[in-house]
Amino acid sequence: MKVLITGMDGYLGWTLSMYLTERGHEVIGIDNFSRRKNVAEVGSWSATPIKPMKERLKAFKDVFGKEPIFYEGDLTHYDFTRLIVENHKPDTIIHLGEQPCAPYSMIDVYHCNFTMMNNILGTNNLLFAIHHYSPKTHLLKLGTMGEYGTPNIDIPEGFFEIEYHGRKDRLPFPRQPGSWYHQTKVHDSHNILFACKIWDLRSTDIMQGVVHGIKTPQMTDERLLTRFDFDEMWGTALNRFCAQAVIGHDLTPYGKGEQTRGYLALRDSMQCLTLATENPPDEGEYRVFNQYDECYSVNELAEHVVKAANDFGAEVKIWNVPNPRVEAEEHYYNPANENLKKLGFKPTHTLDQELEITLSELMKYKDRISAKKDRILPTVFWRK
Ligand code: NAD
Ligand code: USQ
Repeated sequence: MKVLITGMDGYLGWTLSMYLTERGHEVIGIDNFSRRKNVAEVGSWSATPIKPMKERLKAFKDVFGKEPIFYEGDLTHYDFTRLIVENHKPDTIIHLGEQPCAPYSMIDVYHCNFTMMNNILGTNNLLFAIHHYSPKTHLLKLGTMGEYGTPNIDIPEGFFEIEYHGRKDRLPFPRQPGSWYHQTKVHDSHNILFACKIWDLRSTDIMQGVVHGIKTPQMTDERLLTRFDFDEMWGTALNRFCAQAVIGHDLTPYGKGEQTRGYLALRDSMQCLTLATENPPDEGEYRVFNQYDECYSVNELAEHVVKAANDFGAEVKIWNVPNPRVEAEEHYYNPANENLKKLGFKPTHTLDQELEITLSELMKYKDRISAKKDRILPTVFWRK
């Protein structure tokens, strides 16, 4: 299949470009390198020393015998987005090219507005470009489990049957996101659903949980490593705990630490996105997949990391720091994740096996983490 990956320079996008190429797909990529700039803006960097795109593509060719076609550009510029969709008419667009960070979106009005504009306009431009120039293209869009929030009832995959005042309907499940970033994903979901309805587009809206891990089997050369962030803003929970363990920093579950989310390994995210790509929806179909492996509270994650670090001979403590976010610290959480399993999704590693791989790989970059250890504790507060 011909697959366009937006956000190909990112954590998931770079990894996916190799995974899909190895499976025989033709990959085209887009990125505007905003992630690199935005991480630098807050004084941080990736623990893994990621190469400029030119060197990445050279390494790609050395290892895989060919490299993706790559375009530097901004999805919020309609003419750029349109031209690529029109010229390539991909079978699938895997849309990862958004600002993905909740704390960054909460800094102030400018960062909130940037996130709103970037994410919502980029997705809208893709919808219009697909409609006018490549209407058979499957839009596989990365949303987030955080769109649902933490309701006190089970979470279905996108839709639920409801009876109200004696009448029944199948409706989108209520969304209660917890940051301006998560809000943008909800707006995207509404726009995609609407576009599928009026223009008969086909789309899979992926509600993905938090991704963790540093390496996939395709990264056989250091030049092929993907980014790995660990600072208060850009690092996600489990990746942060691993980086903290490597430098002997206390692990930082926020508040009571019973916040529970769905998590999955980077390699499993690749497997899921590929399954959704290779099993597209029908014309006019808007479907939702909840994409995660297991649910854990942040306290449980920290305990797993303490155990894995002990196996490496490292003593690590847990420090429940005051929560910078506004979120339930104890709650019910039971989301469904059957759709991807029905297509064959099976995780290949346990959490503890994945942690062992992450910690041993991360040890190599201990100095880079230490150099930015002042960027670990939270400074962005939701109520500020
Ligand atoms: P990332 O920031 O590493 O990758 C996104 C890439 O998109 C970056 O390289 C960035 O430069 C690029 N980009 C952003 N805006 C762009 C624009 N307007 N034009 C062109 N390129 C643009 O993020 P990631 O962790 O790889 O996440 C990928 C997607 O998956 C995001 O949409 C994110 O919201 C979603 N997601 C991520 C996770 C996770 O835990 N990493 C979990 C759930 C959902
Ligand atoms: N958390 C801690 N300690 C930390 C960091 C985070 O307790 O040091 C807690 C947070 O308060 C939150 C949970 O861990 O309750 C998850 O936080 P996170 O930073 O790992 O994830 P989040 O901000 O939700 O965002 C990440 C990705 C985003 C994706 C989302 C999936 O950055 O792109 O959409 O995970 S989900 O969480 O399912 O919405």
